[in-house]
Amino acid sequence: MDRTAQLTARPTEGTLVYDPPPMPDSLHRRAARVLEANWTGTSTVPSRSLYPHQWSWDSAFIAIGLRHLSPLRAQTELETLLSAQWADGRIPHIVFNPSVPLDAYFPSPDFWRSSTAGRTAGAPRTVQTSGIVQPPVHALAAWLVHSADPGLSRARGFLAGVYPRLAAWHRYLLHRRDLGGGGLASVVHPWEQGMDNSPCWDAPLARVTPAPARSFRRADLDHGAPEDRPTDLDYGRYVRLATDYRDREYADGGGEFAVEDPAFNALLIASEHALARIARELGATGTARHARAERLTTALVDRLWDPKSGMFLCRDLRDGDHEGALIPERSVSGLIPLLLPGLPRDIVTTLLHTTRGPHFGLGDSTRLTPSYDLLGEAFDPHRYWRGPAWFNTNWLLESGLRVHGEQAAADSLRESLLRTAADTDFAEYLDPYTGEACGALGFGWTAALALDLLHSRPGHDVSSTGVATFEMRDKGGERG
Ligand code: 9WN
Repeated sequence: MDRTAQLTARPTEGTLVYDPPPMPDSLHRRAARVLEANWTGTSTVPSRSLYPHQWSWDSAFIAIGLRHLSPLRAQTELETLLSAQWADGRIPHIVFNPSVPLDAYFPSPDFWRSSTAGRTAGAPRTVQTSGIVQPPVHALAAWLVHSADPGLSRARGFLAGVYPRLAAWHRYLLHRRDLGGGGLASVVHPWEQGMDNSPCWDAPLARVTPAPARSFRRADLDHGAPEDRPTDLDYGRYVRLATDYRDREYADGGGEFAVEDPAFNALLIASEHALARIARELGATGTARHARAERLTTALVDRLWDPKSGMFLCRDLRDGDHEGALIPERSVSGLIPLLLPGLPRDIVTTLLHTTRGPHFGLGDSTRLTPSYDLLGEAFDPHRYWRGPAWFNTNWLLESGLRVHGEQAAADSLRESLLRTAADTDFAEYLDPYTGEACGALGFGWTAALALDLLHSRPGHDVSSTGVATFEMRDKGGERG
């Protein structure tokens, strides 16, 4: 880590103290300003306008960047999220800020009714949350946050405090969400996978009767460009699925939508490896967790690898017989397992080929990897998750490239990420061809992940991207 180029924190207060760096500081300073502006005192909002509460996977990515500014704030970010965990182990996708007006975001707390409809599943009483989840990046984030300042972490008992909650979270996913019976976790709503409007959901959503448009009022259209956002028809279906889940008191298993997704499960595997490292730091061996992560990797390949497409696909569990069927759409989600060191070599080679080929164009026709197939019928360079490039998925791919020894490609992706973060004022997402900024500006994870990349050294130092670090160590045989 470049000590001269950081904001440091007074550990007792979590306030940021600026220590002026001599170098390409302006991006660093600007990113730090975004995180400062989005900080609420206990967590960070993705965007003050569009997303004014705490989001689950956003917080994990934000903590990964925030650790370079204030390890204490980064720890607090994760602790705040985890304190809203339900007794059944789920980490809700939104933790609502009670001081934000109800109509600032839809669906609001009065839609989810966590404290009543979620009582059986063990929703917390003191805070309002949604009832669905998001991808499990949290154990990975916790490990990276700890590594930024192990002294502070040990002094505060950070890992000892979060470990049981993270373990319960993984248990929930591995037991209650193994809806296909093949060992992988399923998502029960497109919002759970994080790429809400992906064409992968078109077929499974087509079976869902939309909630009538007059039964709810969207808040997203007040802030985002309507032509870039999901359609009203899709929104009606999102609302129907969430309403039905709520009305089943958030019991798992009976919903109309159940999909096994490659990125969700790859992140679970990476987090399971991280949890093994946390266990070891706390004095256990971590061996069982590493072994579980390997079994999950095998299940991921068995159930979601599609040699014909040269990538992983989603499995729609409600299509056809009990095994379900692969969804024939290419999403960036299907490239993200690249971050796993335990993938068979031939699969890695094919995935690299696909990432650079005509469907995603990385290092060739696109600035950053698009969220969806450039050649797909549904491709739209501006519409939410149907083509634009996102920073979090590209950050994950950058780590994946390093894990598999593709340093030059990773360096060039890192450069593009930093350049586009600067040029777009930390946009939520961008046109993959032109780099035009889309969605909210001053977006939390864009600033955080740019900071994380700024703290890495291209070509030789993989320590700041972190995913690569511990996975590389695994490769070296340092198993717990
Ligand atoms: C629904 C907050 C979230 C991200 C998701 C992104 C978007 C919400 C929405 O914003 O989802 O959760 O209203 O569209 O798709 O990945 O976590 O930034």
